[in-house]
Amino acid sequence: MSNQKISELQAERAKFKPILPKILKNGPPAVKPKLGTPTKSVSDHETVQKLFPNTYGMPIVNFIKGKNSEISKKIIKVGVVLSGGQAPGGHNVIAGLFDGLKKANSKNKLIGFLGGPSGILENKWKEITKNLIDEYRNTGGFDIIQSGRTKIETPEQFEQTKKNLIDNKIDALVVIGGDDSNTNAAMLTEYFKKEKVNISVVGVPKTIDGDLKNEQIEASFGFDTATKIYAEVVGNICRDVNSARKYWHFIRLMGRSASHITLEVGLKTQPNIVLIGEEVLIKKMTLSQIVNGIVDIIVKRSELKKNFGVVLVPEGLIEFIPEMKELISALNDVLAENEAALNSINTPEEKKNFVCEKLPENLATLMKSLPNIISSQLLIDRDPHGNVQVSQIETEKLIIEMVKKKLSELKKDEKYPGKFSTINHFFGYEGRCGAPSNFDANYCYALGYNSAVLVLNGLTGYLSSVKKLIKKAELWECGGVPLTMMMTIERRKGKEKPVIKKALVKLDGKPFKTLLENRDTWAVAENYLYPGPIQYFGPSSVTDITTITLKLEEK
Ligand code: FBP
Repeated sequence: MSNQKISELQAERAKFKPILPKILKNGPPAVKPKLGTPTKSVSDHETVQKLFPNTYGMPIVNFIKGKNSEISKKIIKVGVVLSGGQAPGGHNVIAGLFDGLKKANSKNKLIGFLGGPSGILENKWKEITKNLIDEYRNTGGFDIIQSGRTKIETPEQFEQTKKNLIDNKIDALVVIGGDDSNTNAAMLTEYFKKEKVNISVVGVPKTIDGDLKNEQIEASFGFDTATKIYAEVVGNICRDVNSARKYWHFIRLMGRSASHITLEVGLKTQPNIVLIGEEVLIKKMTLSQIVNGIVDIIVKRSELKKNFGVVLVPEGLIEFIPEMKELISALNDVLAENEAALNSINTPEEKKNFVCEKLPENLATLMKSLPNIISSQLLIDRDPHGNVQVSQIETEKLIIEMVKKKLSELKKDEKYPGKFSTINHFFGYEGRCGAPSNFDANYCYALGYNSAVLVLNGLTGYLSSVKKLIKKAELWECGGVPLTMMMTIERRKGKEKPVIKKALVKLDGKPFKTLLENRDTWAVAENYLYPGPIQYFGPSSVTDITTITLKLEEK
């Protein structure tokens, strides 16, 4: 990066000084943890407790002003790793961690493992120095040390991790990741405790998906910036649609499982149709019921001579449709059990036939009824954590095809007077490395600094937690939440596994209720809102706004 020119905006943005919460302002030595009562996992208490005998039940930690803690003066060496999908603000987490460690003792060291958890296994790292981190402050991306999705799961991998961390004289490892990466962090903590290895593990809640949240974690970082970027483009498309008045745009938005991104972007832009996966799940809606709902609105608008509109489709929708959910879960098992056989098959058709033979009859019929492009996308390898790679399944195209078919039937029966021209989009990767908004720049810096405090106090198995996020950054509250407190048991790669519970959109929550109250109006009118691009300079009313989701949830 040092030989590269930087943009004018980057040069100005580099001067931004993140605001630290008051409790951290004088540096890590000025805080000590206040310990609370024992905690429980979100569900499957006994099973989770058995799997985490050494770390289960630790209390929540809230920082209060206190005397300088002993440990903060010791020279320590910390490793940091970026894990999973990129999210705006990752560099500021590392900057906060670096500054917190250096403030405690200028001799403290920070190294970054390269390319995600595989960097730990392969012992690839670089030192984070002041010069290096200064180049990346307030920038998007994870390119300072890159990221990856390797899951540390086999006994050999745990052993290798231990060896490499001990060889590097690491006192603590900070894992910046989403639910799966922090599940990994929880497993590592437990392993180190069992092995009596004195290395702390601390997590930082990252994911644009916004689904790593609970009562203690109000938001994962990156959600604010990513949704602002998508909302800008969706708003522009709404304006284009309202100007040309000839296309229906179907826009799929990232978010592997939960529909938080789609809901937030929907609230920010007020398009005609906003699909929410969690609603589909609760109402047990079939694919054709979803399609019929969209068709009703298209017909209604065409009767008003409005053959245009905007539909938001959450990336994870496909997994929420009960029949598809059942199919995907059966496919996960078939793929896990027949890996070698499937690898030796070359054509997508043969693969489909092979898989259909292994599926129960009803699911095989469903699989065969899907367009080839979708069925082969459903067979793409699962990620290392066993998740279907929904970013590669073009659900919006499947919906468009089904809507087209239904509309042509209606046309034949003279029940649809309109014209249906479509354009499809997928926005995901465009938002993951954007320059962090003021909110994310501050939040990430605080999360990183806070993780330094947890480490300096010798705490392990905690997720860095910064709360009261709708208040000004100075007033944010800091602490740590035990990773085991967020765990549940789920079926992955054909086996029951402990995982951090994903927070889905709550149908009785304010954000969804707000959509519900407005969507019938938005369906037929053009109540589009145009949020415009993220503002880094200017009046605080535009530079410092957080998400509608956060505001509504904290009301
Ligand atoms: P994380 O959960 O790791 O933060 O990643 C989220 C995400 O951006 C999803 O929204 C998306 O489905 C997925 O990553 C895409 O993964 P990949 O980068 O491996 O294509």
